[in-house]
Amino acid sequence: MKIVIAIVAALALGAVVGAIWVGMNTFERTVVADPYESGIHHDADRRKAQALGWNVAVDEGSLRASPAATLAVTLTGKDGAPVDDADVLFRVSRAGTSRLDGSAKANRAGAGRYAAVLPMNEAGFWDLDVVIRRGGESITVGKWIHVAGEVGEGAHCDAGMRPCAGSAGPVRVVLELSPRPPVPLKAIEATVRVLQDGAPLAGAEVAVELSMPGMFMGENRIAMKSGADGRYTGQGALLRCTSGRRDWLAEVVVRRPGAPETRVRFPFLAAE
Ligand SMILES: [Cu+2]
Repeated sequence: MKIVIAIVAALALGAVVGAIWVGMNTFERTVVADPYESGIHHDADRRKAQALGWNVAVDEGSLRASPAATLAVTLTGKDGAPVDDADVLFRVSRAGTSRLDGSAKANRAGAGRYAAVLPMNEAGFWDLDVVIRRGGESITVGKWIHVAGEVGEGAHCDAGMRPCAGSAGPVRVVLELSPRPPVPLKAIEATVRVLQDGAPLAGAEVAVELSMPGMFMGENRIAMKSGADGRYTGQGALLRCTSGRRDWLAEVVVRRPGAPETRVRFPFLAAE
């Protein structure tokens, strides 16, 4: 009974952590970079961005830790229309170290999109400054972004060790489990990104079903909550296998209106 209470408490905590995490993605970080470097004050910049109606959206969905990561933002103006003729520079860094500092001028990719290739070798949260110059105006917008780890593909990707991607028809799914590897009887956080024909699919009914191949371990289904950009999150837990097995299967089930149910399977190993 004690264990069950602990799991329930852990799951409740997980939900809170999940909510905070989702909230972070839209959080406007207060930029504390040296104001002399750019000669501008960032609080003032935020007000200026508001007055100009400029909005910067980071394309986090396609951002992966890599020596050559592609970082892209979309810049829109007052009426939500894309702003195509700005000069944009990215500065990236991680808290507590200058080792990973980087910067690059972004290329105009059209439709308000600006992209650059930068070394961003570590998965996790990064600080991003987007320096925008346009028509005599210059502002720096601070963002707090999440960089996903390297994604593995196919049947040999262990979803207990890293994010794994798989496809079924037009639907592509990326599954991340946390902690890595998942520990039996402890809360597991599952994050699923769903794409359809390459575009984020929002508003689908998504679940993660946990099972052990060839051995009934009880119904174990994580109902996923829909977030932004085709991202779905949920919390669950694994039972401990009495036979000592650690090989599990996470099956991502996607239901879309007017389409057959889609299933993508991800094998993984749990911790001892
Ligand atoms: Cu078992």
